[in-house]
Amino acid sequence: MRIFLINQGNGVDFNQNPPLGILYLAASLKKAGYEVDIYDQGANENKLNYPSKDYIKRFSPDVVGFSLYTFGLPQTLQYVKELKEDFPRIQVIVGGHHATALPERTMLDCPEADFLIYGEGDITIIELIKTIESRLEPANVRGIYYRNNGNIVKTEPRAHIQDLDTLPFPANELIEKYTYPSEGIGTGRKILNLTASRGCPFKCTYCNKAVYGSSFRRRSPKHVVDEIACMFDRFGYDEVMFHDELFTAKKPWLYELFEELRKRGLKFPWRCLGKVGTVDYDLLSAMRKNGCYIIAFGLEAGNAKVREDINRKMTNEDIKNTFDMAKKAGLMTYAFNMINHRLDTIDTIRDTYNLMCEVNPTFAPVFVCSPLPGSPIYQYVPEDIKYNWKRFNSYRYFGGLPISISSVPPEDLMFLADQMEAFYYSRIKYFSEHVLHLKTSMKVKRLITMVWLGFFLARVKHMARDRYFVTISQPSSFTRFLSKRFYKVIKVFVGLFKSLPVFRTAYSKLS
Ligand code: B12
Ligand code: SF4
Repeated sequence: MRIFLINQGNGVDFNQNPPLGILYLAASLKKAGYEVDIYDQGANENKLNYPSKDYIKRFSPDVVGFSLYTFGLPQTLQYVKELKEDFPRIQVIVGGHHATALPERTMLDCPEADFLIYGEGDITIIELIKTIESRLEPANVRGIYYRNNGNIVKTEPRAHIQDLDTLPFPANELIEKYTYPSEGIGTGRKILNLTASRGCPFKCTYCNKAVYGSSFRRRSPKHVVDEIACMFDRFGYDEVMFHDELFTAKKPWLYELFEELRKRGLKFPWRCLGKVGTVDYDLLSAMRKNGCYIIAFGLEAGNAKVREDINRKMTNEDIKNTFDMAKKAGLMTYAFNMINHRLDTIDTIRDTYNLMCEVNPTFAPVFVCSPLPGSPIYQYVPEDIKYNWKRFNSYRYFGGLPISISSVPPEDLMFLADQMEAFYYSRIKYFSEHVLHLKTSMKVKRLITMVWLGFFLARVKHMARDRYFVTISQPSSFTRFLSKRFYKVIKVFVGLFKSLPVFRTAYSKLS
């Protein structure tokens, strides 16, 4: 049997990283003897297109599986409809985070789906394919929804996979045809994306935990290093990005990982996500010594009441100390910041901005929180748009207005996120700490310098506008007058710069 797995993009922008979910499924299916191919709609090369009819005809799959996310869902639903019209013989399976968060609704939204797998799919998909192949009753397959005489039937849930070392390594050979933009920020040539664990025990209210709940399972350090060694060898990767939601959860595990890397003589640059409160200076120094060069932490909100409401139990002091320790250990830092929390007002958003500035991380993107299905804050989405997936296209750079669950109107949320970033990156403190004194590769340094320049121009643009300012006190009319003039001059220069061929080439190389 031939199985084709499609990863849905977010509908507006390229995915930064490979689709680990379907790569895991592909590996299990291949191990079970099936012929598999994947298509990542979000990969740069595919420009958000779905596979053409010819593409499908060439592989001629018996089953097509879709990994569904909330963003970009309407386009996928339309594609599945057309696919079933053109190839009625193909069995369609849907799964992933959106499908697991709202399974019944997804079966209604996608009447062409024959099956839905909820939760982890690695074992379920093998059992289901065997059932389809031998035309058996699917009622005995745990973890699925199927159709029976017009009814939607749910089977018993499947327990989480306890021993992750039993899973094959993701089928990375299937993404050799793609490149991913995350490589742009890296110091190496080719970045291996990897998860050393699944799940997270915390319960932040904006997080969709439908697939993993509060389970937390870790692979053995040996199994992880085996994957790294094998993938470096086969495909020439030379850097690793750990995607674990909580890479720093257990210190002894990390020290074991470092020991395993040392024993095998493996040294390479890597990055990961941590959580405030799970690291100390010794651990961060050991991470740095063992190749880590950037660590990300959620800052998320600068106001204690807002943070309590989103279930993030930490103080501003904890956040500052963690970032200070990481910097002292020689790491670059990345802070996830969000606005549009339920209790957010202009004042609490200003608290977030102020905390970002105090912490002064190397990277500090500001996202507009999206109340996704599967997360506790989904309950605050107004009834009339709860299932209107076209409205869930926000977050930050995406088209359309975000769904506001705070007292701040949607159009102001976008404006504020933009303004916070512009003002954050164009500060003198940012320039002196990160642009002038950063010891890093030329590639990253060039990127940071570009970011700084870009945001400096954005700052001037904001100052020239007649709108309120969340990030600083209202500028005087003289400052605003100067900014307006300066902005006009810059616009003329940028226009000239871009129109000259020699500068156009330089500009496209830099960006
Ligand atoms: C790493 C990560 C990323 C990476 C890589 C994503 C990727 N495509 O693999 C990056 C940074 C690129 C990313 C981007 C985005 N992400 Co993300 N991401 C994660 C994170 C932290 C881990 C995902 C992961 O790799 N897990 C490991 C793999 C093995 O597990 P998995 O993907 O869950 O797959 C298993 C099951 O879900 C199931 N399954 C998955 N697909 C399919 C398909 C079929 C047919 C079947 C049967 C089963 C099945 O089986 C898999 C194996 O067991 C999760 C958080 C979380 N709670 O999981 C968020 C999460 C998945 N991301 C989320 C979102 C919103 C996004 C973005 C839309 C954000 C954005 N603004 O762009 C994009 C969309 C990416 C895309 N379309 O691929 C949401 C999804 C919520 C939703 N309802 O859609 C999550 C849950 C976080 C959250 N906010 O709550 N993400
Ligand atoms: S946001 Fe991160 S820390 Fe919070 S529950 Fe989700 S994965 Fe865990």
